Amino acid sequence: MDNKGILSDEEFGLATVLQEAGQGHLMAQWPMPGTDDDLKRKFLQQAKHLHETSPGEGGIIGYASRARKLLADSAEGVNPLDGWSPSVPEGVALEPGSARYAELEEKGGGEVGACGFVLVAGGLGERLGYGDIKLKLPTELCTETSYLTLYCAQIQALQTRYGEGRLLPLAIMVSDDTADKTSAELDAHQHFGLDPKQVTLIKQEKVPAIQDNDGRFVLEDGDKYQISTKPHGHGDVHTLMHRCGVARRWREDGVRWCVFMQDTNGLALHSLAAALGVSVELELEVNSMAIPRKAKQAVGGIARLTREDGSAMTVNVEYNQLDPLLRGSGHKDGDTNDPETGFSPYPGNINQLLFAMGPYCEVLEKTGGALEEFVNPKYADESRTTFKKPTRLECMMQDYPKLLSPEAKVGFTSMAPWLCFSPVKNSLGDAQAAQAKGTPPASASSGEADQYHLWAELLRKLGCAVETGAVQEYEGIGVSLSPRIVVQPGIAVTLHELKSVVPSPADVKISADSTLLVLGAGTVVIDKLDLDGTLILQAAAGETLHVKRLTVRNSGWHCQALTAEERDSAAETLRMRGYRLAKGEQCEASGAKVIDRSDTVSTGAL
Ligand code: GDU
Repeated sequence: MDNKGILSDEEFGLATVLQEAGQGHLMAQWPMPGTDDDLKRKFLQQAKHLHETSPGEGGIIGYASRARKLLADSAEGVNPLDGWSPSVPEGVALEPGSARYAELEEKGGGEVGACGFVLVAGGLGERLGYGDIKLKLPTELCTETSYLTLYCAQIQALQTRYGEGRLLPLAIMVSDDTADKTSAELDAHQHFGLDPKQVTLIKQEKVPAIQDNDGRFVLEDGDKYQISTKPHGHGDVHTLMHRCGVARRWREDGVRWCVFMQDTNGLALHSLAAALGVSVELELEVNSMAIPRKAKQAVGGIARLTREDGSAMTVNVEYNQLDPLLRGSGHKDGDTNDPETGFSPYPGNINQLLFAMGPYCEVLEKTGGALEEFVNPKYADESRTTFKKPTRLECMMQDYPKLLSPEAKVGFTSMAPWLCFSPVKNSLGDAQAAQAKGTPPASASSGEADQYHLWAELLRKLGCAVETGAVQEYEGIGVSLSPRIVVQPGIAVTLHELKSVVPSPADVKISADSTLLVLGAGTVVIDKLDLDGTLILQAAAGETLHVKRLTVRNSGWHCQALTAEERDSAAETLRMRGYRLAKGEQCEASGAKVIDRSDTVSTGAL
């Protein structure tokens, strides 16, 4: 190499590693020594970083060689699941409100205090097209609580109720795209009430982008000394939990369950206790929370896969692989709904995973946590030789069961989506398209509607009379945004906890157009309520606000479609919804007090 004379031994070694990885083309056009020497060194430093942080074995040499193999298979149309036959695995379906649900929630409640939470939040959310990190999105407009605030408040509330003095740890996986903004947000809000030492950020590194079937890396547009990189997928979380020593530390600190969750699912933790009850009862090493899945919905299907040689595993089959797998194994219609149930027979993976900590640590020690990778190039034409844009290897956290022995106990807990799953993933256009094909829109508006719906439905399950609001269209997406009910985590997270807020549910009546906010971290008890309007009840930690009798009538709050002008000027979080919340009349009560009113109240503080 002409430039050898200007490189240190280490730098020359790195250039050799690149050659060995089949990446000599990146340096082929380098000018003679004396020109751009510092830039060449910077390039080699990046290569060093990529080599050292590359997931899996062999650094970038291993990465490039795995890429060539996977790209060759992909070009030939080899289905990675060829030879496997899917069937519907056994699992437990939960019905909130049933005696069985209460039993499991009680059983799992004892384990909530031994959970550690892992939030994967390294994704940019390209489908959503939001300008900031998704964790900062408001879950709903009544309180404008962000996803990060909500998760931290839920963890804190669960810790207070079940932790017996322990801090429940939270690890957040971030990437270069999200790291700075996530830590700035935590700092700006004093970790949302969590102790900074219970929160760990683990950062996933990107991997080289690949331009062709020879696994050749790509240079950044306009910078011939910078290798273009892309995210490697949420599966990196297991390597990081191992490499950063988080899993080991948690286990030593007495954590018995590791709870994985995604960046924008505000419903993630309400059914945690019940699902943990299933893990305990069935002694599950891996328990995937699942929902009845609509065919073609962008969630993977959990399947029992078996092969003729007798091998078998229960694992997620990602949504883009389920249809070809089914067609290739004799189900000629592919990914379709069962006409009897209206759902795909395969439970939908919501990537809310509960792992038993002991076995998880053992598997990480043995395997390092590196998961099987896949490649998903978008080919320019039928010849499958050129790509529309560079690709990369990826991995998914729910593929973890592939690391386990066939005897490992892997199962799922299925429940209605209103209780556990409503992510915000799609831009308005994509959400309209999703809804048009009969799958949930996963938009900012449906995420908000489902936050309210959860509490309305839980109150109904307990026996309260909560009317159902009409579906309205905003930007072509049909959602029901009323009644708007928010109960903050400090008041209740689980169905069992909500029970003590409404001890006489038959005496609680909420009209379709109402807004009820139950805020704070104290005790709120509502014996008898007739609400048609907006009511805000707030009790701080240590306070008890007791509503013995209350009838409220006011014009309340309303969602209003954005006008054409507002659409141009409104905040991005409103534009992505298509409406704003007009806060009109309201009635409020806060602090330690008893409210017993025989008259009808309208507005103001009680
Ligand atoms: N993520 C990372 N790093 C990455 C990519 C993603 O941390 O490199 C995080 C995201 O921030 C997010 C989570 O991983 O919190 C999931 O990412 P996506 O929302 O892009 O995931 P998909 O919608 O493609 O699919 C995943 C699962 C599906 C199904 C679905 C449900 O792969 O099977 O469970 O989530 O939301």
